[in-house]
Amino acid sequence: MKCRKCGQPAVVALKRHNTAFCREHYLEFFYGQVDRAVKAYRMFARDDRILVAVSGGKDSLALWDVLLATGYQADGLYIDLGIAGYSERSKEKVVAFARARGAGLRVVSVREKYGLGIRELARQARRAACSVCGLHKRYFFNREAMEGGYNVVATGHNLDDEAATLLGNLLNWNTGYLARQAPLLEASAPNLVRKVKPLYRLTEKEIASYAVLRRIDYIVEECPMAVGARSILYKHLLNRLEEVSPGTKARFLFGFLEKGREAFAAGEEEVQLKACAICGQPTTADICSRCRTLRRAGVKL
Ligand code: Q46
Ligand code: ZN
Ligand code: ZN
Repeated sequence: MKCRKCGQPAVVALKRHNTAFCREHYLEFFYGQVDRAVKAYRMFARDDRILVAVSGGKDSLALWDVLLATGYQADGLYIDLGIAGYSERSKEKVVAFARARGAGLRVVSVREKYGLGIRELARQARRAACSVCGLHKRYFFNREAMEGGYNVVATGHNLDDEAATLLGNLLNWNTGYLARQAPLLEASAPNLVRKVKPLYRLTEKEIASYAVLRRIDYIVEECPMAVGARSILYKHLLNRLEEVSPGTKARFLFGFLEKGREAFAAGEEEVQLKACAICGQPTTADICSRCRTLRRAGVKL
């Protein structure tokens, strides 16, 4: 197979675009897709300070790499969840990545803050680990961005993640989530920061190819808590459809963003947010669900 642009031997084939590229032109394609996402949603500009939430996996490290390589001001935020073995290994990758590029990195340790890792916190609060994890990540994204003076938090969510979330939300008719599912979430209250997903146009496979071509050393193993997650099944089903009809995932997600989301957003009532009495972050209740979960787990606040 030959590169569509220059005719040299291709290193990456893209079925959904019915094309193939050499290394140089694949990187050009990749940067072009990120640029298109950033411009379409006005995610950030050159003078913005971006905080990239990094897990050590390929998506978030590839995102950080793209932003640095294309001249943005981007620091990393690593949240150490205190998951024995996995957290140490993923943190090592992130620290090595930042050191090699001389990039700024903020690290928050859940265990240092609460005396418990996310798994034990969830067990003591009698809640699912991933939902407790989600609450804390959101809290730390906002808090660290505010404290560090960043304008925006960027996450490595890709096309597969977003399509799987969309499928899950549709299967359960989560109209509230459907109204808010977008590559950009504006800061809708004080103490909140804008959140963006610049990789939403790129598939997991495409990002893996980028990571290999850029020699990014990432952690291949998944978080052990992800085992059995519904989203993995949804991704698998969407990949089956993609095999039969390349481009299905992109049509599904982009079609929703262009034609479907607004209908859900229009039906949503505006919620009144107030500051949590304990941590000050915006919530609909007097005390936010993160603080309530910590209390249930017996953590002193
Ligand atoms: S990190 Fe956290 Fe994920 Fe691990 S505990 Fe669940 S939510 S699976 S993206
Ligand atoms: Zn080429
Ligand atoms: Zn709170």
